Amino acid sequence: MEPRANFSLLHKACAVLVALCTLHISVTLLFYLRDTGNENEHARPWPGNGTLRSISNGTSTSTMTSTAVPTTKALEKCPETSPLLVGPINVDFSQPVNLSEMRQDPRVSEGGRYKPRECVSLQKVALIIPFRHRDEHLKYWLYYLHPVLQRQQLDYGVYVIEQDGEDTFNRAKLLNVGYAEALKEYNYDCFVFSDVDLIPLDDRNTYRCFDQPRHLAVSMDKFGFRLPYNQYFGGVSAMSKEQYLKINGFPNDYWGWGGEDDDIYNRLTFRGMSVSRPDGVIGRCKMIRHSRDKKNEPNPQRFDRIAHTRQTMDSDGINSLTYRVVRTEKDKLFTKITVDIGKP
Ligand code: UDH
Ligand code: NGS
Repeated sequence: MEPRANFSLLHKACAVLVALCTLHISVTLLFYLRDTGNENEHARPWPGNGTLRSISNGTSTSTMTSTAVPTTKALEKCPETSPLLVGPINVDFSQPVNLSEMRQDPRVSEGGRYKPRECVSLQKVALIIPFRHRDEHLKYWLYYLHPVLQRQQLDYGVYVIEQDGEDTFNRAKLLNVGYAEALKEYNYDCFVFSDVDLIPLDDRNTYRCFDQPRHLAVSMDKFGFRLPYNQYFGGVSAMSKEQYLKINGFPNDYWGWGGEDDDIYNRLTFRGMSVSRPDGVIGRCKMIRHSRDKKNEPNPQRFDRIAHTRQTMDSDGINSLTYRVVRTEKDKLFTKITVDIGKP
């Protein structure tokens, strides 16, 4: 054979070898890349299983994707009766309380918002406190109530509704404002209306809503741990959104002390509802003793007003509420909304 023909054959053989090598490298690379992709695939959680509910207490319901093992379960509903309850509570107003430890609690988020990490609460509860010049009482309320509400496994927020200015106090109108403002923030389905100076003595008195409007302050120390009268609906009460709307909320026209709670009682009976209550032991509570507030003298018109609830309730209530928010402050343990509600 000629040397030129030999060279041509060698050249062809080399070209085939290079082509084979390139093919080999390409195939190896292809398999390598596909395997890397599959590793990511395996790390992805199973659909609907590895998605954790966000534990943040904000209004958003954001979710985060877990890279954990696919056995992560979605949170279950909390039980009807919380296993964390302890029963009777020691309440002492003779010493000042310190809230600093409570303020460090990472489970409570700005504005006094909390939800359990261990389960999904059965109700979203807004706690509404009518307020003016009662800072000392508010400290006790926060100190005793936050742990109770947490043990009750509630998804809750605390709203202190402060009346701006020094005109005559109007408790029921402030409660209406609390209802409206809390709903702007979160989809609450239950509203607990609590005086700032009332502390439960037993955590089995759950601050949530029931089939009928609930009266919670049924056994107060100042009344010898009894109801002062059967129709009494003052101090602390709870209503679902539905129950509250059924009675057109609360009256806006009770300026000064007394009668507004009786008007609310009238409203709920006129709408065919009854009052639900805990028993007299579980319902025990303690009031912080104080003198009468300025600008909250007994309202001389209260007897006349409660005699006309049936006529006034459809036009005076949440459907006629007007007010102006002056200021909103987010404390770690509560949201304070200062409002101008006008005057008599
Ligand atoms: N409230 C304030 N500031 C006021 C008035 C009332 O924050 O100036 C709020 C507070 O949440 C209070 C609730 O409204 O718990 C009800 O107030 P209230 O004055 O109707 O009821 P309370 O039972 O006092 O606290 C009644 C008069 C007590 C006189 C006692 C005389 N020894
Ligand atoms: C009634 C009042 C209620 C009040 C209740 C208890 O007489 O608003 O006493 O008051 N009704 C009228 O005045 C019409 S307390 O002893 O807690 O100050 O809630």
